[in-house]
Amino acid sequence: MAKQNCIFCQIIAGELKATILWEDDSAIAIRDLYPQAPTHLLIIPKEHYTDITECKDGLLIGNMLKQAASLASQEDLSNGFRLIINTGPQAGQTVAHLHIHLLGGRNMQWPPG
Ligand code: DGP
Repeated sequence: MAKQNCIFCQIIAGELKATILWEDDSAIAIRDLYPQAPTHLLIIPKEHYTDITECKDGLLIGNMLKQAASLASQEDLSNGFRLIINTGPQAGQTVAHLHIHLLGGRNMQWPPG
């Protein structure tokens, strides 16, 4: 169920504008509004889960990860890319709706900050 005042629920409902790159019955992929790399996409489940700990649907998570890999190929990220799921305040999660970041198009540091 959509959660009030959740920006990702509003994007999924079509109430807030976003560049949608892919969509199926259970998830959506959009461009991040504040990109941290030349390619920065977000893969977001349509169902509202606050974070990965709340989502028990392994099939959904698996499909989102597979779709992230397809999108990386679509975006020509053959030199590599990174998938990130920030979870909770200490990890820097700012939008409380589960999402996978897909980042690519530049060299990345390890360990991440
Ligand atoms: P996180 O910090 O892991 O919760 O990631 C949230 C991301 O969402 C962050 O990279 C910026 C992005 N974001 C925030 N508001 C919007 C918005 O209104 N539209 C889009 N496309 N992205 C947004």
